[in-house]
Amino acid sequence: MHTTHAIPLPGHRTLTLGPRPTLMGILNVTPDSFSDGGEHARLDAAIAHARAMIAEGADIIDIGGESTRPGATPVSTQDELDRVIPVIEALIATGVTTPISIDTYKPLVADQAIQAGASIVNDVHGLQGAPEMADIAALHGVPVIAMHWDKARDLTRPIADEVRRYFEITIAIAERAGIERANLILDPGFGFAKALSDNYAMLNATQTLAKGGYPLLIGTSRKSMIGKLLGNDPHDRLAGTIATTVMAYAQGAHIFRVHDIRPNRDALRVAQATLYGPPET
Ligand code: YH5
Repeated sequence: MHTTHAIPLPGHRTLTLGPRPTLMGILNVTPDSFSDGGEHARLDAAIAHARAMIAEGADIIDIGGESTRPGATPVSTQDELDRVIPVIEALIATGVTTPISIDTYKPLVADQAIQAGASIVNDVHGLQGAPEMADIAALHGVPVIAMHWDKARDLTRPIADEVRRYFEITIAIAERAGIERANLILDPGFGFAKALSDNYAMLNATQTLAKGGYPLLIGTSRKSMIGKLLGNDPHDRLAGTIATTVMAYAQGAHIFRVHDIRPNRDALRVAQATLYGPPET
């Protein structure tokens, strides 16, 4: 069911994907995401949140300036840099070795983030936005998470077909830019220009979305596909989130981008034991 992938990271490190689920912790760095105690308090809160997620078992920390959310007000490049770069620098300076991904579609932000110590690019434009994005990733030799987000897609075609076709283009762009095969991770992009029925059709089709044998990342945590179904607020969506991560895991997904590390990790370990048997001793 789960293919094994050894993804090289800068500094002679490796991100190993396989039967063992990989948890990515979401670190939002936005003016309103932490109490209004000024610049320094905000940085401290971000560092503390990252450390808490690492203590709970996060394998990757995904840092975002929130310009990527569907419907979010676009953030200027400078504002995004001012938000994310100090956090990356502080994490590295305080000895964090957990790989850091940068959630941005802006090549300059990706470039600066990698230079500050991030080792994975998380592009919600699937390498199909700014052409420089693929070049930056190739230049630094870092892995890319390429997410499906097609605001102009053919609404008459089944969503899974659309996502697979979009991935073919992403793969071609990555190849042409010189991104190594082993450095590409695909993501169907839950909640990004998708109807509720699209999100669930995609989740149910997870097994068929791993185009070309690339590993898949799933980002469903607390999203409205759960809230619309259950009629609840983001903070009450953990049980629903876990249903989605386990369903995706059972169909071969490798990486789970979540807010709540420990409960998702616990559930996914039980799912792993179910599919592969409990780990020895
Ligand atoms: C993703 O799926 N999503 S930002 C609305 C919510 C909750 C969460 C309350 N970046 C993804 O997390 N990167 C985002 O409702 C992402 N995959 C990848 N690769 C949106 C988000 C969110 C939005």
